[in-house]
Amino acid sequence: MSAGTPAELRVGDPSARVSGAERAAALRRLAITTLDANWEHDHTVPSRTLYPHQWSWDSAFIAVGLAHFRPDRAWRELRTLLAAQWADGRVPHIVFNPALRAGSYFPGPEFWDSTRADGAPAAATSGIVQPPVHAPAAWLVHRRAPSEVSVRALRELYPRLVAQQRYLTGRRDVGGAGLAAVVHPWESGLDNSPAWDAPLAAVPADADIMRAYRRHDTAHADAAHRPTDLDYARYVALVDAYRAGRYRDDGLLGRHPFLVECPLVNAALGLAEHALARIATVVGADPGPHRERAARITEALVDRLYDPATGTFHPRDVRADRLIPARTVLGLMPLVLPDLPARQVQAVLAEAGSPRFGLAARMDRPLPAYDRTAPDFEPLRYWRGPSWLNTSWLLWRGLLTHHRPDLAAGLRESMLALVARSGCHEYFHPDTGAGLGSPAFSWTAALLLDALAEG
Ligand code: 9WN
Repeated sequence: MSAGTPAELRVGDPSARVSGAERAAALRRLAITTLDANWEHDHTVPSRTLYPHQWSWDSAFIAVGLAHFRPDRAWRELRTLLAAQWADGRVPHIVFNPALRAGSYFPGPEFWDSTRADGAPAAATSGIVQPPVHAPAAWLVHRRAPSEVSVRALRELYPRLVAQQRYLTGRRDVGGAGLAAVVHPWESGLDNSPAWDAPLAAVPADADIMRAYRRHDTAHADAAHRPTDLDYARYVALVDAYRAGRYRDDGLLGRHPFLVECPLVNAALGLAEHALARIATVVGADPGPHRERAARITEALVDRLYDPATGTFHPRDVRADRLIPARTVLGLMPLVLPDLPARQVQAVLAEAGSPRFGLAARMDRPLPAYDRTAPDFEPLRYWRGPSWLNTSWLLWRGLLTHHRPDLAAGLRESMLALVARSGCHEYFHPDTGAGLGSPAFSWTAALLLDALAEG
């Protein structure tokens, strides 16, 4: 049994016989216990061991879960994160907790050296971003329990969420077509996805440079599940390059070795404009410009990242100006967009339902992060095969948006079954459902709560 799971859930014990209602109640208790244990004065850590600071997109998912039992904390979570926003509108992917000892995470604050960059906040942060799922999260938190408090929170967060969009569609529109480019695989949130292999291979790096650093992840997780030293050397080289330009974005095309338009980041960008249009109506702002921007982003996403030959979405390597052929779960993420054209909706459903991803009204295995039929599918290494609750949850929300309750129910059940079997793990074996990575992972708990509530 996993640590912290209520005895009556009998997680991992196939002989356990519990009713659906008992299982739901036990799962809810487990999720709340996990989130309570990871609460840290004004934010939630993704994991006490592996990720002890505040992470950007984790906080958005976490807020969605907190809304189900502690809406006050949900707003606090988002406020704390957005208080660390840079003057240019970027929301950093990590906000460091100054109370933690040096070396509690690599790369830490001294490596990012953010406070020397123009427009950085007083708090030490990283200099890169993550998918902008915060406006959709804020909307869901409000919708869960609208109140004077939630309207006040939306009013306060709205200008910051708008600035986040302006940053991504402005300074980060390196390709010039209205989409945001990421400068590092960490910005996609799916750090180690095979989607990044080709553009990353072009980043000069030597695995030996990792001798100069102490990796924190491999001290807390099985090295065979984590990126290799060569991957890390490239991650470090990319931060070095971006930091050397003080995290400025002008002229990136001429000088930065990794520039990619990611389907997940840009689907989140479009969804955020839809959410901002709704938020605008609550806070007395004009929703019109948000609707127009949302339409432009969806159009650009289809134009630039959809491949009619494969019938799915792919990241675009902006430097090489070509689509990256790997079929990953990133390709399914545009389904979150309510205005995705019918043709692409059908294509994504076909891709998701193919043996590559196995979406069905009754799923026999969880949704993997990568094409199961690919020769380099790795069931244990993170983002290269295992199943994650956040990408499943995004797809589940997309299925509800596009009126596929049958498939949404199948996916929801597979998410619940994973946690019932293994606890709130960071990710799961895509065949057996065994828990992998951190055992008490916040977004797993948070998104589970959300899925439970909609059953
Ligand atoms: C780097 C915190 C983060 C998630 C990412 C996930 C992992 C960090 C790491 O953990 O990334 O940001 O050290 O590997 O890939 O999606 O936000 O949970």
